[in-house]
Amino acid sequence: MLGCPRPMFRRLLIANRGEIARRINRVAQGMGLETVAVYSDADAGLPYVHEASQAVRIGPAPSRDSYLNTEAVLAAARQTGAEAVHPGYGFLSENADFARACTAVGLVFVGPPPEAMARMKDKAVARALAAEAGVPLVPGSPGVVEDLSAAAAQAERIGYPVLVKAAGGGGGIGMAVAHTAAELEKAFRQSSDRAKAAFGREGVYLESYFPSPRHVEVQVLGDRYGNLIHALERECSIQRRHQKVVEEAGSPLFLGGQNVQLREAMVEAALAAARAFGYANAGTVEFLVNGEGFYFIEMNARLQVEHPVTELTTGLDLIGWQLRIAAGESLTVRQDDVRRSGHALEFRIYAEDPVRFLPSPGRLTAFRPPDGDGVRVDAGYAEGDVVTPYYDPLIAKLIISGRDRREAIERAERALLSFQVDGIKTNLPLHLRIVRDRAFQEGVLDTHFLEKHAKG
Ligand code: MV4
Repeated sequence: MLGCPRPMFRRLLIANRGEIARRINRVAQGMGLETVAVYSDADAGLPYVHEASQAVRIGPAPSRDSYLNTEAVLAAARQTGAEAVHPGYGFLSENADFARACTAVGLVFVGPPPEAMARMKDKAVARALAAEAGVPLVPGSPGVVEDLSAAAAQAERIGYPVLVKAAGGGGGIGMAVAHTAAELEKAFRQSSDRAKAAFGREGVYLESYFPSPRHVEVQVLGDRYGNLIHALERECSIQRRHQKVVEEAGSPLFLGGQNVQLREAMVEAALAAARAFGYANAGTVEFLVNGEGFYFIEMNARLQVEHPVTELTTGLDLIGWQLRIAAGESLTVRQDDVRRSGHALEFRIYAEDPVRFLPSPGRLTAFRPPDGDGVRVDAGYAEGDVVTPYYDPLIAKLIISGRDRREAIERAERALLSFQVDGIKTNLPLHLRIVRDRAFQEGVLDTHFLEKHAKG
């Protein structure tokens, strides 16, 4: 019955791999739950597999045959008597059909209601709902544009440059810029074609293109009874080809009490958007900040890779709350309880060639993460493990906290210098250049930072 406190489930299946599976496992076991890991043939020897209470093989290495295989994941849950499924990020985490499939067999899906997931997945629908809720949007088309002539009319109204985006997209897939009317046809085609190839639907919409915005996002957390709070913002402007590289809490925009009104308006807008989507559980509302303005772009229905910087600066246990909320508990943290203390930075350590940015799989002949005050490493691998080419190249997250941003940066430099990884190439040298970069130290960031700074 709604509103009736239910006992926490006892056994949780973690439908993911690597560092996030390990992290969810640690939180769940800390709460007294039994855990079930699932693994593909490529991952049988990884730490998360032996740290879980039990583990089930779900298929061969390619994700479509293992981590994306709903039937295999549900079979593992049935076989082990799991009562709930945490999807982590990526893979099935934003798949409303998977969430429904879990519910249909009596499993608790640790995430938002499937209806909310569906509303957010279609970016044109999400824009319309956010607009209705009074959330500022990037100026753009009111919905999907049906054909090139409709796109041309909208582009004239919005003004060039425009960005053509795939309604089924997100994360930068299927985006194409048109600087002038002459470029619109190509951008429209490119975005429609990519949308169709990646999402099976060709719906696209238009936005005014901001050449160098900052990417600032707000963490929200809500229960099923309408209690909804935000846990302040993160800045994620430093990225390469839509892959985030460094994230932090809070945004340097707000250091030293600057731009207080902007932040207040942004967190309120995030709450309004989450309410409009009927959101529950942990989610993230993404904004672009351009000059004095902030603009909603999309909402993510999952725990984000970068959630630790929020946990370290607010003291909130986001995964713990995800589990309790999914079990039907109410959120007892009030908005006034959420305060930021100190500063946190996250560096994504990727198995990649730092010069050519190509994946660099191989055996970790040495893997010695740093430690010390304010240093936390969430790694998916241990020394001797093999990084395979099948999945995301993220091998670890170096998460640094300090009393202020300056202390966090100093600690980060030391930690990066002593992080020893041999056998594969990583982007550790890039991170070192970033923390030593003057613009980074001054907090002057935008989404094109790496094209201008921290060059080799
Ligand atoms: C934009 C934009 C500029 N103008 N929209 C990329 C990922 C997707 N979530 C939205 N993205 C962007 N949308 C308008 N109207 C620039 C980006 C963008 C970006 C956004 C966030 C983080 C990194 C980015 C890198 C390049 C472009």
